[in-house]
Amino acid sequence: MKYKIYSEAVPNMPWQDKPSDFDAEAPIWRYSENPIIGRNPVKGVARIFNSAVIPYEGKFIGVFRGEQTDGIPYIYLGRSEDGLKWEFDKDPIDFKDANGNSFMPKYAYDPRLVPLNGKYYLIWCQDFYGAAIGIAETSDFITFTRKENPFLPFNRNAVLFPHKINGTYMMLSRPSDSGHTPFGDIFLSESRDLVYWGKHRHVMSKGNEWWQSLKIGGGAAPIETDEGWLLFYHGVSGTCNGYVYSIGGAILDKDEPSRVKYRCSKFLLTPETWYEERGFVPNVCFPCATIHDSETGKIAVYYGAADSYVGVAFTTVDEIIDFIKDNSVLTSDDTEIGIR
Ligand code: BMA
Repeated sequence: MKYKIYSEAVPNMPWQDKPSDFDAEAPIWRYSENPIIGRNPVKGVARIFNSAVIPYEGKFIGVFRGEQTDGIPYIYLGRSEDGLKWEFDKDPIDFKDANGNSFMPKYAYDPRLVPLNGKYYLIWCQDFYGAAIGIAETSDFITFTRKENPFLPFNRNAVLFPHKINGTYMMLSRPSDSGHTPFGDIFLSESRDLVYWGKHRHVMSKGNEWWQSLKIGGGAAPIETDEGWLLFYHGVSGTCNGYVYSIGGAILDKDEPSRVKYRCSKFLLTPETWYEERGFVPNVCFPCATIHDSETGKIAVYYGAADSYVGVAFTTVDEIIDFIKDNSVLTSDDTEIGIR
């Protein structure tokens, strides 16, 4: 391997080799059995999409956005032997407050899941008198304890880094409005205790390229590599027929992740297949997680498709970093430390 991933080995990670007739420009290929989760996956849940998974005890576990048949999204726990076939709990996760009392958000969507300090953190979007970020921790995937909401409304797409950097926890987020937000850049915030967040920095702006010209938002938890933090994010274009969500790639500085080192001017994945182009919200590829193996450099990207399904796409650390570097275009907003 040319580049190194700093994380655990996942020898049983989901994988499929690049098809011999693969001809897209970006080196990332869809799983041939996509979508991996179809309609009505759980009684009372019409669709599962925009969801996050991790390796867990030799298998896989995940937090899934379940769009209930009453129209309210909640987070459902799912388990899998192979990372591709999933079984879900029949009820949403029952969040508690610090005293063990039930503390359910009014709604919860687009969860991310990050192992950190021997615990697991769920971060999602919820109502806090408007769209804002919720966060909870668990040690065992049985009890889920919510922590103080990290940011004021309005905010979405929060992504926690998997370890402290220079002694502080770091979280990406995307300040927004409470609707379908026709703007948005990625910011970075620091915390010493996962309760008080501050020292905010701008990371990267929406791009000049059409596919990310309206807004961008963090996607999967950043992967630590020897080139920096590899970030799969979403970029949105506003067309005459609505928004189009593509997957983009960037590499953030290892010690100062508000500085972007490389940012791919080309999308990595854009809606092209039926399950990405057609669904509840057409033309959406929305990445929320990766599974990656430090031994082989294999990466599986999990993404929501058309707000209706979950898809998986594969790449390798060598191919994707080289592609991002070879096609990198940076603006001064990207490279500066991000304070004004
Ligand atoms: C965003 C979020 C995502 C969704 C996307 C496309 O604003 O609500 O959950 O996938 O819109 O509808």
